[in-house]
Amino acid sequence: MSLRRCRTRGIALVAVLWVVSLLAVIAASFATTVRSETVVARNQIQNAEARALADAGFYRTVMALALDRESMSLSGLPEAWSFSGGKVTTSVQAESGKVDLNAADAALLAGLFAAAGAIDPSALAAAVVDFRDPDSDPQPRGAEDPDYRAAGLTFGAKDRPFERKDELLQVLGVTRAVYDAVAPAVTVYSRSKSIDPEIASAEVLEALQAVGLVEPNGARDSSSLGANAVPIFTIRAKAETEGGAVFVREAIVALTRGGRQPFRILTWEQGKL
Ligand SMILES: [Ca+2]
Repeated sequence: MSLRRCRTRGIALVAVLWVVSLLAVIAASFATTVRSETVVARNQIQNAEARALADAGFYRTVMALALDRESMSLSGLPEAWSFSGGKVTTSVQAESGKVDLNAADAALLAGLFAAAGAIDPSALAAAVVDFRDPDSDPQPRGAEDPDYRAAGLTFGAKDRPFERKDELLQVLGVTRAVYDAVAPAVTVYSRSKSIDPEIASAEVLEALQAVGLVEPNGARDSSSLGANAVPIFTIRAKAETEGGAVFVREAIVALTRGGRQPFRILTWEQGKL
């Protein structure tokens, strides 16, 4: 064999080895991609199962409410049950057991902020009243547009009613920590100054005690309180699948007076874990 022919074969062998190596790298990369996509698809399926399970929990609860709410806890007590191999925990909170951001007076709001551990509850309560009232005259220690500007904010008091409870975060002085503390105890749906203490949370009861509407021993002034007839509820359903995926459905519903649709969904959100 000539030297030239040997060299040519050697070059061909090296080229083949390079091509084989390249193909091996491409195959390995393709296998990794497929594995990653499989994991992503499996996670998506698990998450979809958890979401469907939580929604099943919601619909089961709202139908139970529509059929017989007298026998249910309406103060947020959790109820655990199993369905389709997963675990679901549901709870119901009646909006009539919460403080209405539009209807509550400054004293009740201050009691609520105090119960939540806020540093200056009276100023926060006055700022809430200024935020929702249509005028631009500040309450004592309240906050209207000039106060927001002085604080470096680009927005001012809304001067209209709260439409969502998380608008409370826009009120001057309300921090995320304060909001998170009072959020479970406030609503924009009861539209009533009165609160049903039978289904109120501990924070709301503390606020009611602070303003003298409920005695520390639980006795209450029935002339100023009373069961609110507005049948609006927050339903929370937390679902966990066998594979460990978790989803929380949080919705506010209004029960209707029968008919073809026994309830109306007012908000429909993914809740915090
Ligand atoms: Ca105002």
